[in-house]
Amino acid sequence: MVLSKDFLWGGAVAANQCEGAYLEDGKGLALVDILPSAQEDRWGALLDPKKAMETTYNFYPSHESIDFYHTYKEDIALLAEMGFKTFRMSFAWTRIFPEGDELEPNEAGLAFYDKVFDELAKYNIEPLVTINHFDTPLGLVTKYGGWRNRKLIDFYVRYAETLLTRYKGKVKYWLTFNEINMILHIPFFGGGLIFEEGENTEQVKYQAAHHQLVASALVTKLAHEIDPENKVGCMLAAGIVYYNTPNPIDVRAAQESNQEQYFFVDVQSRGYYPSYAKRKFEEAGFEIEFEDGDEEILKNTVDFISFSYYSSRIISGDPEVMKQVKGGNAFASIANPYLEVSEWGWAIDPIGLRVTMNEMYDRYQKPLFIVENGLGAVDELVDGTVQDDYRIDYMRKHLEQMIEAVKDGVELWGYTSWGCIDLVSAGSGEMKKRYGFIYVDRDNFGNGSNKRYKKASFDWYKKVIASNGQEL
Ligand code: P53
Repeated sequence: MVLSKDFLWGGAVAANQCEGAYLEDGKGLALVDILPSAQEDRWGALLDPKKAMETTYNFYPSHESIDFYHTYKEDIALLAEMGFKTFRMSFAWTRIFPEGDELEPNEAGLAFYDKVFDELAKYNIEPLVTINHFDTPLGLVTKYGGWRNRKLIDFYVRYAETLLTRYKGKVKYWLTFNEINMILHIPFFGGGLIFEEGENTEQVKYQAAHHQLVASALVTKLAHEIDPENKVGCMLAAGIVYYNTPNPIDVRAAQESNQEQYFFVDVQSRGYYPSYAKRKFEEAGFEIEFEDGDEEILKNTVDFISFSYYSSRIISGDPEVMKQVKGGNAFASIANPYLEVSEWGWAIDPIGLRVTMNEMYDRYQKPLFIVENGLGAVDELVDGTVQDDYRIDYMRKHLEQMIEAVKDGVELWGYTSWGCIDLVSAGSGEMKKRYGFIYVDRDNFGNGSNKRYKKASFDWYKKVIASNGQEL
């Protein structure tokens, strides 16, 4: 058997995309709660959050989502039926600290996650938790300017310490920030950043990233102190960047683009800033402000490296060629003529997963964990099920390549597919972009019965898990 018998098979969700109950039991508003759905230009709102703050929209997908807050028992039972070994979920920061800057946590919020962990424990499902998944409290954005402000470190550490203490013994696998590199691409999502006219956005983004890196290292240290059994991981939106042609200017552009992503893991895994980053900041004419002690703090490195993988990308060193690149996605890319794309234009590249895994393992020599992968597609519910062969095909090909990487020698702890139960899309705010093995009857406008239905992929994944990846 290629995969170890303890391999952690499962699926992943995020609080703001599935829980709903956005003001229940004392929860405060998170930055995602002011973002509209696709129909009302979510993407525009993400890129221009000032406008989003001032606009009243008709519909906010995170407010009700799929109501996991109330359906968690039924949903976890379905995941258990598939044989899940692990469930990746995130805490809604604003359930615990509604504004973000309170001194005491909200007990009702903490109690909810106790109930979820107890439910998971019934089925021997190991929780894998993300402390912050795109849902910084809105209070911290409006009062402090989000992660550009160093004070956020203290608020985050207080929040994380509350979780680490409360769930000691119940949770062992922790991720500090979801897709930490997303702060460069969607700064509002990643860091609650809103820019002022004329300011150096690169500088603000990297300074905010520094605050997150320091916060992540502090929490890594704390997690190990509170319970030496804890395993802490970083989380990267990964996906190798290919060069467009063998022209060395393209090769160099791809290298730089890959370094831009790896920068975060370089710090979190090695414990210091890489030299290429120092040069980059210097040439861009700014410095990252370090406080005394930051260098020491950063030496608290992670135990494993987790990442999402949906796609590879292509870049060119020729500005003329780059002009053809279409936007509308966090990761713009030149089209790859060898690959098919999803209905949302994301290139489907299973071999790219093997390449990415080898690259990352070579670079860090630490265990990897694939915590997101999957196909967002339009599903049609017919006779109480969805014949989602396209999803099975996508996943089978990716799992084959994942296993090849393990054969190459990559140490891999687990695989959690994204959106194992249908939920609201982060980027587009749609329900229509579905990833799950379980169909949820709810549409882009929040209409529908909210009932759950098993798709064809449900039985398929159950077999995959039961055979530990031998039957794909
Ligand atoms: P959606 C962009 C590019 C890569 C990953 O994305 C991304 C994003 C943000 O859209 O986010 C991760 O829902 C993220 C999840 C998200 C998932 O990818 O836009 O961690 O929250 O749902 C898929 O299709």
